[in-house]
Amino acid sequence: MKRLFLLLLILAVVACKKTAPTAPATSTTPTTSTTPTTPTTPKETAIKTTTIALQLAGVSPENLGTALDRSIPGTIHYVQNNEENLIIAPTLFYSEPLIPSIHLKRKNNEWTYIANYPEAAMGCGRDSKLLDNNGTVVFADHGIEPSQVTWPFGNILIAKTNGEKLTWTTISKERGFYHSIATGDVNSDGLTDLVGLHMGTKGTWADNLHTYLQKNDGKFEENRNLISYNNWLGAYGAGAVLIANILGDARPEIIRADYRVFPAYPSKRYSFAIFSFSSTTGKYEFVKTPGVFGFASTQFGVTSMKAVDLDKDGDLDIVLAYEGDQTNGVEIWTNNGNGDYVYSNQRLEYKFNELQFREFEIADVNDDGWQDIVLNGWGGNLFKVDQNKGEVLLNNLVWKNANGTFERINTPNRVILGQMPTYMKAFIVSNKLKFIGIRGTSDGKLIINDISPVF
Ligand SMILES: [Ca+2]
Ligand SMILES: [Ca+2]
Ligand SMILES: [Ca+2]
Ligand SMILES: [Ca+2]
Repeated sequence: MKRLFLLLLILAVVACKKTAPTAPATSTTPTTSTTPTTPTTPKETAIKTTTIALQLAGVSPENLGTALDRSIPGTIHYVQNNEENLIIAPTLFYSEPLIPSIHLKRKNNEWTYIANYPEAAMGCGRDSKLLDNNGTVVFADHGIEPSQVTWPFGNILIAKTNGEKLTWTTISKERGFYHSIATGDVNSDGLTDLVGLHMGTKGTWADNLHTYLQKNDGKFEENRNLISYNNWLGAYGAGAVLIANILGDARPEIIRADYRVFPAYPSKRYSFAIFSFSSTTGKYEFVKTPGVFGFASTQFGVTSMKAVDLDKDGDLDIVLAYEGDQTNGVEIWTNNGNGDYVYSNQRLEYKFNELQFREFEIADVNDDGWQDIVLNGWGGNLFKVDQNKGEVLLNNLVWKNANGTFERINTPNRVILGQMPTYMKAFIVSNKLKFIGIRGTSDGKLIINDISPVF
């Protein structure tokens, strides 16, 4: 976990300056400027670049620029009420001040600053998921990673969109190193629940998986009993959690993925483990793991995972992103129909200097009916090919599904953005792939690239 951000530090060469927090944050109205749509190849690709000058009380422009550059896991796009929204959770990552989260909307095809939220200043928004289609978003914050003092850890937060306003709630009662969050109805009452995964906790809840059940009033209540560890012995690390109905019963399963913990706490390897609801015990019990294959043999562990039917045989396969000492990659694990997963030997792996990513999106980028894998790139010469021109190769961010077999796209899909985004993140908007590029500047500007690619 720490490795990603050591690398982010290398990526973001701007030095952090610690600034003393001042008065409670009240933002002034930012100014917005737009550049004309940049000519690109292929020319069907639509690009809109917007530069927004931000001012957040108590945050220096330099810190704001740095924190925007490091916001990649904490950025989410969603549609509510036919409006496109972005929430960005900036972070200095190694030091305070914590930076307020930023809310933007796309109005008349222009990304527009709406507000900032000091109550949602996260140490590191490491993961986020949509709770519904009505603008409710959950964030997992693992906190900053200062080098000299004990890590403070973070919380699980929810943002509700109400027109121009976000209402934030912190649902965790004790701080944890929340690295992953999953949504699903785990108690079959029709309300979407949460399972957060922590890699270390400050409180009394030592289990890696923290279940929060949604109540009728929309609030969330912790539940320490729904997941049983009777069949699952300790000393296993974890990096990601997923809720998906991969076994053929009425309830979704809870899947946790391997991440080796520090050498002082040796962790057994297992790839991923499936917990299924037992009507006998009334709890989720560990039922199976596909065993130690693929990343689990040699790499640190899983940074994100999704369940999707990639081979169109009617069952959900697993895609996971992993990180190691010198490489990162994605792997496909195939479902045999009974929730018995087999490592498929289909792996896309890059050295850090080639391509850096820890998350991905699933999208049918070429409308052929087969779900492709799109990487959320933030570095590497296969992605950022010319820093000066802001030239990126989108084809290298896609792993194409050719009738169930994955292959790289070798035909260049070149986009020139003028200024190189620090990272690009893939989202599905109206069933179409969109990339959002983010860059912060040392004078406190946010540069957003809104890219609708054609493959
Ligand atoms: Ca529920
Ligand atoms: Ca099931
Ligand atoms: Ca399948
Ligand atoms: Ca496709």
